[in-house]
Amino acid sequence: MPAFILHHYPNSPFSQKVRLILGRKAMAWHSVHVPSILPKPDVMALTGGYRRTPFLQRGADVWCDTALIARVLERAQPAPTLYPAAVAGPAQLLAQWADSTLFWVVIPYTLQPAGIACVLAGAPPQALKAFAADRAPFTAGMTRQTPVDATVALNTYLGWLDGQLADGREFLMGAESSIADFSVAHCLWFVHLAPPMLPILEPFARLRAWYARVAAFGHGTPAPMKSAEAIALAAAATAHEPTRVVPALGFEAGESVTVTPTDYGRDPVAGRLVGLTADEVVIERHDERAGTLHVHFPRLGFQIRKENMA
Ligand SMILES: N[C@@H](CCC(=O)N[C@@H](CS)C(=O)NCC(=O)O)C(=O)O
Repeated sequence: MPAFILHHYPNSPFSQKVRLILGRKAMAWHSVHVPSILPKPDVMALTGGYRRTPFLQRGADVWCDTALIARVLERAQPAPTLYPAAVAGPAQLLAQWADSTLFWVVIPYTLQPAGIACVLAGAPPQALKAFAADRAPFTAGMTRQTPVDATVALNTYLGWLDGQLADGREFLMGAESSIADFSVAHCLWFVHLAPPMLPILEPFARLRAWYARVAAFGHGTPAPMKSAEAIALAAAATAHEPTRVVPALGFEAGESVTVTPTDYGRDPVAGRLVGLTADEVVIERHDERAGTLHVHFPRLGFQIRKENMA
């Protein structure tokens, strides 16, 4: 089985979540760096319009969103598990909270002037302007917390997380690491990109020790790859992962649909429905460079619409 290709960029928190999972599972993988702002022509060739980072590829299958990417990596490499049986439900609830609420506190907290200077260090002066112009439509409709509100919220959340470790457990859900650790860790990792913003972690010694444990998992074994090579691999692939459309879920196999994130970066991806379960929706689409692709999304957090009703 060829190694997975992760399309990501260094300063992306959600990419860090996946890199740490690859480290925990000691996997070898191919690393394609994508741009952090539009335009992203090679990303679009593979995803059909989904611009968020990261996404995973193997051959002509593309998986979007880290909630799904984590499950795909779990299937490929079950041990050590991301979903220990006794805590699988609460671990996923905590992960979902971190990926949404905690993440959107950490971003405005870290990107205060003193922090953004570190995160974008070395970038040309116009990069900050271009980044802000890119992210405005990306997050349109969301209320961005003020620095003061974000600081208060982050301090409260760090206290809650530190309290979760009060019984001496090694990881957030117990003795074993779980998906919750990776979702919380990528948020705290982003704060670490901006050293002037780090003192907020100072009072939380248990959480700092936990963070060091998770960071020590590393990133597995990445091998650099160019996006053109990843596109060529997709075009040359002859088979897709098996999929099925469960009839009771409201759509029929072969229908033209669009799939769109419900929270932000709401760019629809159009295609023919080839997979639908309670966990996953899969569409088939054709790209002149990448060939016939199956693009997979988690069912949760995405809206499916029949194309003629979109
Ligand atoms: N729910 C998504 C969120 C992904 C996300 O927000 N990624 C950020 C980067 S960390 C992003 O897409 N930023 C804009 C971009 O990269 O174009 C996931 O779990 O993958």
